[in-house]
Amino acid sequence: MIQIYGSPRSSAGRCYWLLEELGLAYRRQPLDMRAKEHKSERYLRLNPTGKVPCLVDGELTIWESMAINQYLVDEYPSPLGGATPEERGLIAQWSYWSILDLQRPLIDMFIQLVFVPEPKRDHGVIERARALLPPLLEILDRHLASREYLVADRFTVADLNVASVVSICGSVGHELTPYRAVDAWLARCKARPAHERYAALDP
Ligand SMILES: N[C@@H](CCC(=O)N[C@@H](CS)C(=O)NCC(=O)O)C(=O)O
Repeated sequence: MIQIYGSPRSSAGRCYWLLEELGLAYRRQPLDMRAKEHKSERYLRLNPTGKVPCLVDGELTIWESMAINQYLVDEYPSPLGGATPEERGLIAQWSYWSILDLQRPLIDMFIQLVFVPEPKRDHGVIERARALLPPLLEILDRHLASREYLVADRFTVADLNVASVVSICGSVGHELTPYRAVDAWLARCKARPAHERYAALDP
């Protein structure tokens, strides 16, 4: 059975969401991050970066959340994967863009606002990161203004991956209502039963 390391409230979240979408059986492997188990020799043998998520499926051990999701849609075919090289290319395009361009400022803000206590908070980091968001969200908004989903007129792993990143806006208080197409699309993605099952998982 598939085993997954990492809390559903971490970067592993998008992998849990996809596992639920695909209806796959999986077992959560406990990892006490407060006790630094993710830096233990045992875990570093699975994932040398000492981060989560990490997924084990039979002989395969794989880390990096977007790579895990790519593996899952390749190994367990469903309408969520790309049906043609063109679709697969566009799924990769949006997924890479979201994690490389959009997630970075959001994580910088998240770390400051959630992990750094107010007196030590670096407001310069927060404001610089916040200033990067509008042009990125506008790219997404323009694309979604004329379609319901990012690629191929159906919900794919591209929507799931990008929605998992855009969702961080809610945790850092970055309002999405000015981006009407993004806001409506995110609500559509989050209304999926698999997202509801994932969101209900214990942290
Ligand atoms: N690019 C990685 C990021 C993984 C990542 O940063 N995970 C965080 C939790 S959200 C982590 O394990 N942090 C622990 C650490 O850096 O020591 C992915 O998407 O899988």
